[in-house]
Amino acid sequence: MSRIISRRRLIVSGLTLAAGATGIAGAVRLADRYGLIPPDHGGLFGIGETLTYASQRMLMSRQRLAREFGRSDISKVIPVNGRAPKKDAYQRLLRDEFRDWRLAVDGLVARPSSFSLEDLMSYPSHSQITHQACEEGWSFIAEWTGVRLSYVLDLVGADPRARYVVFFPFDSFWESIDMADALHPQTFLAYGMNGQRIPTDHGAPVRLRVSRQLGYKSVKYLSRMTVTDTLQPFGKGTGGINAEYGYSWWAGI
Ligand SMILES: Nc1nc2c(c(=O)[nH]1)N[C@H]1C(S)=C(S)[C@@H](COP(=O)(O)O)O[C@H]1N2
Ligand SMILES: [Mo]
Repeated sequence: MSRIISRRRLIVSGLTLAAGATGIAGAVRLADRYGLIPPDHGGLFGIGETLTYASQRMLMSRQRLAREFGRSDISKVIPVNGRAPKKDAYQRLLRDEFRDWRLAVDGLVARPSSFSLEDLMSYPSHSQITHQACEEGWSFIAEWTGVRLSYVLDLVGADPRARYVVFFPFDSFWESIDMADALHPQTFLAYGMNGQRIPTDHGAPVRLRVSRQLGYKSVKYLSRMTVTDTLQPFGKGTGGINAEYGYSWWAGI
């Protein structure tokens, strides 16, 4: 038996034991110690959210890949959800083709930095043809090109013990993902879509692509990201604007 499996077995049996001996509270304390409690655990569906997230994180490989497609599968019709921000700050950057745009990276990092579009495009590029599904019931397949988030986190010296990365765009949207998804090889900062620069309404100049979660985790129009150990200080502490509206923080597919 591999060490990973036996450790998982240990946690699972530990959780079951704790639930039996000390009730849910004991199990919850143990789960939190292993980073298995999602930030929206306090909501209406709290216990369900915790069980879904915890079992996913324990039983599935953290590197499990989202399915990739061929060029002939690329969708002809590509819907938009959340049009480009009207805000002056964004519109001004758009007019100049994002020459002065920067992505700020701060929080639990050794070297807080900011990256221009040119910087990001100069790093090793990653392309993938994947499916993006909206919680509203529609989806599409597109080819995305960008730089892996893990590469940028490495450049800034993100603290390997940090738990989350939070993403802030130019509109009022915001979201976060855990370190397992942030370091996943299919999680990246995309600047290209179907062989061209990302069309404005699809998130120009740079959007996040979290290929193993629903569309709302893939934050468009990025402006800043921050590495953190706790989501408590952000909004209502549930890890994203969507969780504030009752959607699941962890939206794995
Ligand atoms: N900044 C920002 N990012 C966002 C949104 C938004 O409104 N603003 N909408 C989200 C939702 S709900 C979905 S389904 C996808 C849609 O991506 P698309 O417009 O490229 O299809 O973007 C996500 N990222
Ligand atoms: Mo969505």
